[in-house]
Amino acid sequence: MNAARAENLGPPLLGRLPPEVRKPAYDRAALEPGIAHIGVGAFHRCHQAEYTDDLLASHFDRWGLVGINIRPPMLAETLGRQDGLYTRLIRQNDEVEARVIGSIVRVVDSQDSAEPALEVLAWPDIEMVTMTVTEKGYCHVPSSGAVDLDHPDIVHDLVNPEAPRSVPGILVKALELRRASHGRPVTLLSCDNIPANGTILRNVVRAIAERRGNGLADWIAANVAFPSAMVDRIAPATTEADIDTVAERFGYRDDAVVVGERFRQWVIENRFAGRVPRWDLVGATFVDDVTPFEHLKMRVLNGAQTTLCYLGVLGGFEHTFEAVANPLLATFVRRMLTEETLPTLMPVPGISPAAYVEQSLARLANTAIRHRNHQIATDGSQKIAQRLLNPIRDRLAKGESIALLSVPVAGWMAYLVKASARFGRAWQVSDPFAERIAAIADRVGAGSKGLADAILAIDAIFDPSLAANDTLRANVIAALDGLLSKDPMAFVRHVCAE
Ligand code: CS2
Repeated sequence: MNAARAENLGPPLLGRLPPEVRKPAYDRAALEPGIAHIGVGAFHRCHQAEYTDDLLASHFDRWGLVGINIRPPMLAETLGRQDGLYTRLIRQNDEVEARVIGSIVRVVDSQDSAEPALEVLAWPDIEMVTMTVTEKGYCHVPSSGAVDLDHPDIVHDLVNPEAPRSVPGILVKALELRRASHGRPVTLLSCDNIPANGTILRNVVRAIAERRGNGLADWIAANVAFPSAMVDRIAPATTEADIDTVAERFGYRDDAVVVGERFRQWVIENRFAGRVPRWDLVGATFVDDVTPFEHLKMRVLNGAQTTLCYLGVLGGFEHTFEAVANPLLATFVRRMLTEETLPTLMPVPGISPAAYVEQSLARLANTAIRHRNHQIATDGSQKIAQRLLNPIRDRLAKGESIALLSVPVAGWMAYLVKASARFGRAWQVSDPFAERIAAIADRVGAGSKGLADAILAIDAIFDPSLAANDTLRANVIAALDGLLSKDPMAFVRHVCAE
């Protein structure tokens, strides 16, 4: 079936879906908005919205989700036209499993003005606000976690608190409205891959609220919870090919389809305000401390993805599964994780770290998940601290080798440097520090030492005490030299042979 001619997914089609497509097993008309989610991308639709759908199917409890986008894309034309319904495909090598998710009851586009988002966030019945706004959405300084007061959106929001643009600015305004109109408590639950994400969120919100000087910060301290959470499922950006797959296999058109792997995990700090959807009844885990889970996931799974994406692009591989199928890259990543990353982890209840490494590499080898290396490489400046630099710091503190972990750090540098005019704009990149690093590449003379030193001097990315470490500098310079040479894979082979 041609996707362009097929009938669109929506409530009228639910009764006529092929039997192998699982449908919402509850009365959608009886749902009531109780959760708001900011950032309705592929990951949210593959993760939190699915857990909520599971909860509705097994315990109901009326939790409807309101999906809000404050950045592109618009939701009205895709999810909105389908009444919030969409297909979640699980793809695991040759297996395909389809399910229509029904937990999103309403979508709100708030890209042009914060007003529609603020209205929803201030509703008294919304007592859970989840968000996937990407690492840079928190407007914090990656190396310190503090709010970035020079961030253009934060500068704007401090002067225009009634018309905020940043995520923290919008949340603070929404909390101000809640305090003034009904005072109901609320949980703000970050679902992004930043370390101690609840603490970072609380800090940026508090920093802005304190500047209001009207007692708002105290009200927030008493009525708002900011649990940290670890979230996991690989769910790349949807492509036209995914839309065609639904049409060909199941006979309908779905403009909001998402594709993910079978594995999923959600570990949430047990610290809430107001009512809480019991996601722990459907596979999520509520714990006192998320830190060990978060380190494991970000350093192993995400660390492997980040390593494979930079070395993969440099080596000419388009997707993660192709990079990890290369024996040399697989050997390098396995050795890096086993020899250098694992010893930095805390014990994680119920999980064997060595088995977790193998499971992660197997997940990345899933040939049906076409995760582009350039997608993972996006915003690397916001990702390398939690994935690479924190384990490096832990090892340096104990005098341990960082020869392997330094390679992807240099890989990230090489990736950005090669996008500069000086290196012939090898590819297009997307990173808040891309221009600054391209300018360094254009300015600094030939030689990896000058380049590495100038990039290590960006203190928003590299904590100055780490950047000044001689071992780190020597390792990164050597690796950058090797990765910028004609044959980056020969350098990886050389490292593996040592
Ligand atoms: C990826 C993540 O793009 C990226 O940064 O590393 O989106 C990753 O796929 C998820 O964290 C998996 O849970």
